[in-house]
Amino acid sequence: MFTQPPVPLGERVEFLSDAYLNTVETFVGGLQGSWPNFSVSLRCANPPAHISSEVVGYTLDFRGSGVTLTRSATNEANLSQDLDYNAALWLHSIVKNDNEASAARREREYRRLFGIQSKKSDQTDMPKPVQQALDAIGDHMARRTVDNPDITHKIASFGLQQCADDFEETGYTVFHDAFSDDFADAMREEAARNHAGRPEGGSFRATMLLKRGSLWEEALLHPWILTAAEYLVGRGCLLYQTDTIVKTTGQETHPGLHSDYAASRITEPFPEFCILTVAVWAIDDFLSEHGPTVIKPGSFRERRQVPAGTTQEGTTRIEMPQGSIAMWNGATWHGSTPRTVAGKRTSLHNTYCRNYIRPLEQYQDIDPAILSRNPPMLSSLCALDDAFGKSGYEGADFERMGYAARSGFAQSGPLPQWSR
Ligand SMILES: O=C(O)CCC(=O)C(=O)O
Ligand SMILES: [Fe+2]
Repeated sequence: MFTQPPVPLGERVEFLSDAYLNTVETFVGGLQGSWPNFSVSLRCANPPAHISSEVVGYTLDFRGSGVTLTRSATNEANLSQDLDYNAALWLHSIVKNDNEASAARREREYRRLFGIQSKKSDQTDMPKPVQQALDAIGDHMARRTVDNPDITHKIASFGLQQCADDFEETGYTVFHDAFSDDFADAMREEAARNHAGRPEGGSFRATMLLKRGSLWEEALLHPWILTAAEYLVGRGCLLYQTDTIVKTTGQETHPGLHSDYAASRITEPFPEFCILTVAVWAIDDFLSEHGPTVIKPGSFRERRQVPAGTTQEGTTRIEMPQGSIAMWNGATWHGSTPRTVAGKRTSLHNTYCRNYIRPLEQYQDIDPAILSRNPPMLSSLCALDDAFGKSGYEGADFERMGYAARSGFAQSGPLPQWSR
């Protein structure tokens, strides 16, 4: 049996669409309370064209026992925020309920990524009942809000065009300054726990991370990486594997060269387009002496497994400091080099695939609490939102077929029709 997402698929909405604002309106209409007069306003620049050609936003007025929604932003509110649409979407995708520490870290990481200063006055001036109501509205909406389906728009607004060009040209890219030292420290610590007590000669990997704690959910939902994954392997892509590698001195984890399509899995000839991609997080430095990955630029065009006996000649070392993420088209030939200095190199490897590929790891029975503390993007990555493997005796899962079609999971060009 697969886990049912906490919110019916039909209730999912796109950020700041009419359907989104209708949902907020209905929710605030049902809120019970007594509020001091206070208003909050959000204005978002640069929405995708299918949402609006103008700046979008809304204002919530708390007054006495009622809350009203106005479908435009104002500078007159007690608290007003101006944000880029995609940045605001991610900040509004954070579920806080039962998830405080993780939510706080997500917020810090997203603000850092999008260069948004945290306003001290946000917290201090807000009357407590208003804050509580806003948190409730926030969680209600975060569990319902899908990602922006306009991939071109996301690439432009996140400044990722060079990365997309790299994928076309060499098959790999490096995202610099993609996560904080604090986040790296937390992951290193937790990875060490997962790797502890391995028998001598045991694997250098710890896998199935989504079943090992909420830290790994946070990493999986990285705005740049999900955008790049969607660029390479399509909307509605799946999590194929999530694992950490801890490499010690002298250890050679990947001798020679391989493609991540692997001789055991994806049949030759490989398709012209990418079907699987890996994002490798440098939780520690990946400099020359730390045993960095080596890659053969452009080798994805061979569209086959690495022939036996191929050496690392002609490869490039992916050297990157802690906080960077390397990502490649999985058909690209790569390998690694031994660490030559004392210490350990910890890395996180998140692999995403097209939604009709069978992932190595299985998350269809994931703990419902995990879905409940995340936006719908996580449910899609766990293969819960598509119709595969869910037919009954009277046909396919038509709710999921409809959802996938509406979400554009099978489309590459025109945008899906969410909000119309
Ligand atoms: O750890 C490395 O440097 C390479 C890992 C690798 O080949 C992979 O994650 O696919
Ligand atoms: Fe690999």
